Amino acid sequence: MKVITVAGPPSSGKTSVILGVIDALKQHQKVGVVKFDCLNTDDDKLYEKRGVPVKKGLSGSMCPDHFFVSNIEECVQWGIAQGVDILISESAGLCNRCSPHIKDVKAVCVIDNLSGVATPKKIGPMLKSADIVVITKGDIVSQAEREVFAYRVKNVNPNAIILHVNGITGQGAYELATVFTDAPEDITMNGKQLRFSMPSALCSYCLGETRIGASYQMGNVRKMEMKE
Ligand SMILES: Nc1nc2c(ncn2[C@@H]2O[C@H](COP(=O)(O)OP(=O)(O)OP(=O)(O)O)[C@@H](O)[C@H]2O)c(=O)[nH]1
Ligand SMILES: [Zn+2]
Ligand SMILES: [Zn+2]
Repeated sequence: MKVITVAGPPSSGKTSVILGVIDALKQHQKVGVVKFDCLNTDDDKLYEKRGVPVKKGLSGSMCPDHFFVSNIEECVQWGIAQGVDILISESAGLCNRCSPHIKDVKAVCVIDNLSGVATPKKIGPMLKSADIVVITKGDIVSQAEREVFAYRVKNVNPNAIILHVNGITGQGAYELATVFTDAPEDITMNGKQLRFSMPSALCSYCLGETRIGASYQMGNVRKMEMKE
């Protein structure tokens, strides 16, 4: 089974792009999806409607990428049991410090042209460490805006393949599908490594503290430099 990690900011077009890839692969490959989100998602229903085996993981109070890495091996075993050829994990990139991308596992970041030219710089390892960056929503910006946005992406991740995909029409999804079919075969994630370490602050607020004040701030607390 091939495993692909797809991550990107909320509403960037991840599900639309994955559905486009599934349509392009339908005749030849059975695809399964694991959707990781924080509080809520209805993406699982969209995949189910297409007859795609889907598993949903909601991380609740935890960073969704920490939740992802604690659960991905079980998801891979689920995918194998489902008999899928390609297992895609779709992660909502809610935490720009973290990233689900794994060494030797094909990594995709989906971002959209509408998110603003400063966004590529803010996204962090989810974009920086991706093999393929998919840029969506090119249909609602000008050619000049598309070029500037792609240039900014290239500045942040010069090694990535940049693909333009229209999440609504599916234009460009076939090319992405061929990248997916070229991914290496895997039977386990055990022993693999994340591309980026995930900083977890573990301060009193991580553990549920809600009160404000120095005496409540314990553990890994970092203060801003306030001197001029
Ligand atoms: N115009 C345009 N709209 C798009 C494109 N791709 C996606 N959309 C729209 O953008 C919205 C969000 O798309 P989704 O595919 O749900 O995005 P997502 O990243 O999966 O969202 P979450 O999983 O909720 O974070 C939907 O209304 C899509 O129809 C595109 O290329 N062009
Ligand atoms: Zn989605
Ligand atoms: Zn995080």
